[in-house]
Amino acid sequence: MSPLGASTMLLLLLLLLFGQSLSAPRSFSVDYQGDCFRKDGEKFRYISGSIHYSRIPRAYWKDRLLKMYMAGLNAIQTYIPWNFHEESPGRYNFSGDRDVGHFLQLAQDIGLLVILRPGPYICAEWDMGGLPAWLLNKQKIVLRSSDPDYIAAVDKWMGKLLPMIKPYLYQNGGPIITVQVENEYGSYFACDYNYLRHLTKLFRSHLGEEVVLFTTDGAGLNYLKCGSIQDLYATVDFGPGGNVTAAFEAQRHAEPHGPLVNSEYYAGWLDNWGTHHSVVSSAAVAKSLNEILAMGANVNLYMFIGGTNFGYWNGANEPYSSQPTSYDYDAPLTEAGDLTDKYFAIREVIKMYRKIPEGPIPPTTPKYAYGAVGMKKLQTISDALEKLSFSGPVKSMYPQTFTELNQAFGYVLYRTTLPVTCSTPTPLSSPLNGVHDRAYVSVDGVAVGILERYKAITVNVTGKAGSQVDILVENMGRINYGSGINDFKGLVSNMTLGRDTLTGWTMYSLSIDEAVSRGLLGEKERKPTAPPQPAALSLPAFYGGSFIIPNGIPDLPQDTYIKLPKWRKGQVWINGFNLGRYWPARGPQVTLFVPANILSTAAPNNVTVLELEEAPCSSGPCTVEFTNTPILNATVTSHYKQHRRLFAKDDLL
Ligand code: 6GJ
Repeated sequence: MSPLGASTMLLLLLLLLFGQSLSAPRSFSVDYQGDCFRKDGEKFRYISGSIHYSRIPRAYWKDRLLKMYMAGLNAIQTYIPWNFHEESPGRYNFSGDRDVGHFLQLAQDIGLLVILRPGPYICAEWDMGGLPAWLLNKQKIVLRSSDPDYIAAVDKWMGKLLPMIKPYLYQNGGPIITVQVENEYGSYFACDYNYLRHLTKLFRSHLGEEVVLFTTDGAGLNYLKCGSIQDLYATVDFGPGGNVTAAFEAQRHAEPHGPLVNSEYYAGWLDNWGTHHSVVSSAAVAKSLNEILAMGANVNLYMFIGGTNFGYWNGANEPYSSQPTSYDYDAPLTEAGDLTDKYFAIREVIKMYRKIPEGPIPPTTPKYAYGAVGMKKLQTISDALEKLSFSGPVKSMYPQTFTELNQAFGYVLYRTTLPVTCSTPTPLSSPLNGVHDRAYVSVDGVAVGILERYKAITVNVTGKAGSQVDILVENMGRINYGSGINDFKGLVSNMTLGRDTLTGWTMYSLSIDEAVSRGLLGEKERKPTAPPQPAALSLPAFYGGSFIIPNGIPDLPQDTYIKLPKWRKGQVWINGFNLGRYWPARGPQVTLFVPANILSTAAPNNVTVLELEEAPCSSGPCTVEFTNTPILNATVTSHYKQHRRLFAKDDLL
């Protein structure tokens, strides 16, 4: 036999050296005959878990992904929130905690494939389901439809995003095996097939013909009817405790052949302020997971780690009820990435179906109790107006929305005067339930009450003609599911005093985050006044404090939780980082997760609190506390006046 030619030898050598990469091209596809996925020609089933990079500090992405890998997952699923990356038209941010490319590369490096869900709408208990609020600049826009203004914005966004994603597709050497189009579109009223067709062409134009595009809908024909079209592989979602066979029979109506896929197997559930913390039993999760895997189905556990709605990113459900800062979701990994019994229960089930990695699981990170930190009152919002309102006051006959004031998140101060003297309590109302979402009312610098969407539309006021009325309106998060997602914020309809409509408004957009990070809220020199009396309500005000974490102590700083005993409701920043909302007066969340990466041993750690209702400082210790134990399931209470029936007749007097 003649000796192998040099070129053959070289090819063999290269094959030996590079193996797979020089042989058949990488591929991932749907095998309709075999009712399965195929990866590089081999039958493949994914066991995946949801992790949202937008809810976890970049410093912890690798830790969480490693824990997911060690649980026996071979894939992860993540959303791309459009509003997280394009906060104003054409201004993109893919750096730091928003560096989705780095997140995808980490997943691949760890050995995890990726199921990507780039929307454009994602739901996810995320503000406006991930859609940017500036879409509402066109007031009548029909979101998630063929509305030309919406489509133009989607085309531009996907024209930016999808070319960045393409290199990460599995067939191009990356980890992404499938890409979802839209999100549970079958649950949305529009049922606009032209919109889905447009998205399919758009995704294909940027990602090519090979990638598996899919949809996800509730496991019911009524959902699947409007949820998918030709060229999009229809998958379903359902939680534990149901009839797994029936759920997949629903999928079979849309996809008679191909792999069975549950894209959202709910391993926990979401919370809303004022409801008890959701808990889903590990046994129930493990049982149905076993049934799903025994059927050879593909599954994604939603959420495997929930993480945190830092800043203002939480969404809301209807009738209006916003979600808390913690997105713990009672997931197998806690908000702080801690291992739970549920994690190990799931790992035991997976172990029955695939070999899971050997070796140590990254341990739960230690939490440090830094203790109490003294706080001092800095300034009220009203005192700090000039520092907070970078764009200055806007005057108009009737109140304008956040959108009209070009503000997406946070707070706007609405100011007017009493047109007449109110010597007896007179109803100041939002008869059309137009306070979106919560408002703190004061007259001549005295807090008089709270208005809240769907809960309290009237506050009684007294005062002289010309008295100043301040209404600080808080955006508590945009509805992320259903027809109410075009959720305008601020005073979205007129206010009345008695029977009369209030006119003549001055509005202040507040750039609080900017002011806090620039340290503008120093303590205001204050005229000596009588010692503050404990009041039922105080003016919304900033408080500041700081604490030192000694350097030289190994592995400090560590994660911690901040607790605000006897504070009521507000926002908290640490070293200028907006940690999120606190509302222990409502619950169920009482502590906020503080990731170590925002803390410092090289300088004092500055704590800034905006308390909207009443701080404990006039009647007790003015402190916040750093503890090593989370409290997410406190009893749900509401201290202030019992909520009135909405639209009670005398509200409209
Ligand atoms: C999913 O639909 C959604 O795709 N889902 C939920 N839907 C129920 C709607 C509540 C009224 S709850 C948790 C998940 C995520 O929102 C997911 O993004």
